[in-house]
Amino acid sequence: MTNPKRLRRQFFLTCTLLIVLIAGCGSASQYPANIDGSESVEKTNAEVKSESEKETKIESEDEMKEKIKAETKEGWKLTFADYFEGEQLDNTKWAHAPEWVRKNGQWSNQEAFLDGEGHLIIQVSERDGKYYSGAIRSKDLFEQAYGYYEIRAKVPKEEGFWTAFWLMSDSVHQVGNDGRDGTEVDIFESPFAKDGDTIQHALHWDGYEGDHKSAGLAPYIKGIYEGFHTFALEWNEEEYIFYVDDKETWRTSAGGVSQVPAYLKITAEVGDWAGNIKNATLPAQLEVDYVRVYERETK
Ligand SMILES: [Ca+2]
Ligand SMILES: [Ca+2]
Repeated sequence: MTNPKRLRRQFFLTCTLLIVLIAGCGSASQYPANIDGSESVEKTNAEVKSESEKETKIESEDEMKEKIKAETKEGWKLTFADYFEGEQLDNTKWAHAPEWVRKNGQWSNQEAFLDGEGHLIIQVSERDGKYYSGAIRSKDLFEQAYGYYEIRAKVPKEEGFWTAFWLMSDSVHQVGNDGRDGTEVDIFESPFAKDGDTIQHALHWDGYEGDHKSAGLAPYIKGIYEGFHTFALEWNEEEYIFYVDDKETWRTSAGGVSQVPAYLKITAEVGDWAGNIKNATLPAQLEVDYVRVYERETK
């Protein structure tokens, strides 16, 4: 005889077992990863993470290789490089120029900054009817005589101000001995942006007063105000050789060639020489991708 109580208990147990099994199956089919899967998901995440780390590493290695490749210049040794990465200007390489009144404007620290995307920004702004522009220099931080100096930058095509990458030393002010005791070398400046696709190379020596002497050349380069371009100078004992996008644009020994170390300057200045600032769309920006300096390898 079958005990009805036992039967009910068996029925109850069977149902419970079935429910558990069904629930278990449901659970297993709904979340197959919960048993092996959760491990596998974690593993996948870890793999994804590690792959992405690998990719990032490979990318940065490639970038680094590119940089090193670019930095490797046959016959030359890199002595200075700034790619303007990060958020803050590297104060081991640059300082803001003093906030001097300059012609029709004033240098202002807040107009020279990094954009966080790998560029130095040298800006020109109008505030309360006054004009402010950015200026940085490597005075007392990096100075060199002779070598190869290169900047990659996007130059604004506006009126009433000019941007420049130049070399300077205090002895530029010394009258006599021509430029041999110090010459301002303007690797590029952009006072003629309003007139078309010309930029200027220039030298200044024997101060800026009555004895001031200068030499310059303003090459026409189609599209120079569109996109990024390189501007470079080779300064050796015999002459200065200027380049735009690796093509020689000017070769001169005017002033007798400076023999003294100079520091780097990247600036914007407001002045009538470049036209009427009121016609400019402000703020305007010079975007600098990098600056590199080399010295000749000794044989
Ligand atoms: Ca002199
Ligand atoms: Ca850069």
